[in-house]
Amino acid sequence: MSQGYIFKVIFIGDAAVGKTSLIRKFTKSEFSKEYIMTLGAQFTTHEDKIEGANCRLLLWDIAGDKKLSSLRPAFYRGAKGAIIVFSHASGQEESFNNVSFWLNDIRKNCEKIPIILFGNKIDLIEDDELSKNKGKPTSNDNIEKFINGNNIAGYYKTSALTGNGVIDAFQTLIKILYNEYK
Ligand code: G3D
Ligand code: MG
Repeated sequence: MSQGYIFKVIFIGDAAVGKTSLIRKFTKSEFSKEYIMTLGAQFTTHEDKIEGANCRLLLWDIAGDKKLSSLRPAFYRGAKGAIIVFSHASGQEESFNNVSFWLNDIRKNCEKIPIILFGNKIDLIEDDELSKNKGKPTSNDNIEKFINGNNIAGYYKTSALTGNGVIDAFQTLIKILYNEYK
């Protein structure tokens, strides 16, 4: 007998880091998109099969910079997984500093749920910069320490522009959720 699962997954991070673009790239906008006006949020549905089971992801994307919004609890409610996005683009360094803010916010508003970190816009920097330049806050070494120290389930470098890393990153979360709930 085949079983189905529905997982609400929330996307958070600073404005303009590429959250909406990543969802678009991954789903190719093939499924329904609903805009929830009162929340300033939209969700896109994506279906995947894993070990013969249907997994439906409801990918929740918040519009704009909702840092101060009192509506956030409703956005977080019922989430089974979270993706925090920051940008590797120069000029958006602040988006990595704010990952801690988003992390705290998830932990305050959600039960214990798996969290994956996406370092997006990887197409805009040289990979060398992240492997050799160990002093850089977003270097591979520093992020590895950060995710281990904060119990983050995974880190992926992505580009919504080229598609690099995008499928792997989403698949990891789908597998974690499936294994947790199957
Ligand atoms: P948000 O949903 O987090 O606010 P968006 O971010 O998805 O709206 O993306 C913000 C801008 O960054 C967009 O540019 C988008 O095209 C660009 N962008 C998103 N992901 C990437 C990426 O991986 N690489 C590059 N080079 N650009 C990316 P505009 O110009 O439309 O504002
Ligand atoms: Mg957006």
